[in-house]
Amino acid sequence: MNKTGADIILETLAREGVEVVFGYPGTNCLPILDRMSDSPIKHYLVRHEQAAAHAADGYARATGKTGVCLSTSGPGATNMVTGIATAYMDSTPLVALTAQVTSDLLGSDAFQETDIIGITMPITKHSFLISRVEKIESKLQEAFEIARSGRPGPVVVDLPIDVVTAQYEGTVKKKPTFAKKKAARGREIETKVREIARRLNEAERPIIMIGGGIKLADACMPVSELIEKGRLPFVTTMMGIGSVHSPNGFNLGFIGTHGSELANRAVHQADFILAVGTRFSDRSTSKIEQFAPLATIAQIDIDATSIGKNIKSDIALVADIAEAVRGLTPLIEKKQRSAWMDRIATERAQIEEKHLSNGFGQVASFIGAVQGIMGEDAIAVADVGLNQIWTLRSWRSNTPRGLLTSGGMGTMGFSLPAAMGATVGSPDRAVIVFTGDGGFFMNIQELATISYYNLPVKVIVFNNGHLGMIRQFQDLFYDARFNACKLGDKADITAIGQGFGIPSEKVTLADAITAIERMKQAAGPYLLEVFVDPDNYVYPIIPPGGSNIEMIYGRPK
Ligand SMILES: Cc1ncc(C[n+]2csc(CCOP(=O)(O)OP(=O)(O)O)c2C)c(N)n1
Repeated sequence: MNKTGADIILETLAREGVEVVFGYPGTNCLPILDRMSDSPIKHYLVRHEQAAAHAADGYARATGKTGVCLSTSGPGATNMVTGIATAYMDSTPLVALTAQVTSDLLGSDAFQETDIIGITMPITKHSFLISRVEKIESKLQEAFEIARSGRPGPVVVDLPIDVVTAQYEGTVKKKPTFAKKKAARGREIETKVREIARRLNEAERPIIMIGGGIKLADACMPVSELIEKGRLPFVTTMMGIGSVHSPNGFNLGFIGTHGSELANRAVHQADFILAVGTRFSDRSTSKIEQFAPLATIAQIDIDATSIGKNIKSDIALVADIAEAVRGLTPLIEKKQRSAWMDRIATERAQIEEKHLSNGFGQVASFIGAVQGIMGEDAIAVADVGLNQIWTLRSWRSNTPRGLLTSGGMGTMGFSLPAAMGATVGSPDRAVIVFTGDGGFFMNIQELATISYYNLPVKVIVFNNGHLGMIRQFQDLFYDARFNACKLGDKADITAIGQGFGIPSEKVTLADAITAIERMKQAAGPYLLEVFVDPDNYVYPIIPPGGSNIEMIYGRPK
């Protein structure tokens, strides 16, 4: 029997190891869905295409595999744009398949025609429109290769329906033609690694700065070994949280606007920073001119464009991080650096005292209790807003894939669909969403998907009746002139959860801990609506335009 383009698509996906696709149909993708019924690949029908992209993203973040989403042409494809951009900003390997109108109608403003290649050009690693059935296999292989290689990211593959339905008679399996950007090799790596080792050994106040790139590069173990061998204090970016487990107190927390004061202060005082797998985004550096003013900066990254993009590095090495760090560790001396470590310990004690005296403690202990009850292996998926910062600061993620969040894009509504994907990819791990009421409303329709497939996602909605983070900014920096931040209390989130067929209950923050056990016992999904005082803000915080050491604990004077 002759094969069609759709058969080739499904065979190629299966060969690439794809087991699930998150999608939403339209007539232009029906030929693919029709053939999918006969393939081992399972299709999860989401309730909005944005969620398909986030679910594929969450699946990829939780598993390390490449996520796949599918939409129809036109509005289906444009609905995925936010999800694709979110994956792009956090370097998630994703292949987004978009159906397209027939080739002869391209460019004619046909019904449901959209130039999705043009629209997604700046937010993808690459995008293809496949113009002939013979090219489907090689182009799809190439898409997967690009999505997962080097610095991973999303690739859009646009599939005109006539190409998908065309008969395929060829037998040739083409090799991917994508030429990988050449990383520095051999001699050059060795020379740079030696230089980094020398500077690191000479440093009196070194800091290792860890970005999400080390998870993507499978470099968590080599970096942990470097840290333990050299007794090197480290900070992470938001995306780097959980990548290195340090039982010896070398972890100073994550840096940046909402980061830990200890981490920010240490970076400010450091005389040498080795940055691995980070592009120094402004969320980490705050005011760039005042970032790490005393430090020589060395940077290792597989992605040449991440080097010197935001911060000028004194020593730059484009290389596989795991490989480079494995070469570096044997050259590192074990040094005491008592003065530096004492200084860090003193600051840590001072800062902890300040923390005890602000309202953050109650939320933190609730999140800590959730983790304690749900187990070490549980995955937290944080949304965006105060809830995100509470979660990032409180969830003790000791595994690289234990805390998922939209760091680069800060996409509200990410958590619920991403958690669906994480659950599908990691069915043995508990998956818990922490979201605000605002972010929850943004992809609320996915409760239907969760309920339909009985995915055991545990959803915790912090209901403060407000867009809490916006309220905090207006309170602190706009003279408490509140506008467009109140959501009110008319919507009954618990009733909504129940309406979607999900066991749900309301609790106050004070009573919430007892409800966690009930949430854990539920075999399927569960929703906990936790009421939080709208004045419960995140402190310390860096005011807009401030530097990393200008963290404040209340209204600026
Ligand atoms: C899609 C999207 N729109 C707007 C924003 C800007 N924004 C950042 S935080 C926030 C408020 C979040 O409110 P909520 O979800 O209730 O969480 P809370 O801060 O109360 O925890 C907004 C509107 C965003 N990050 N994403």
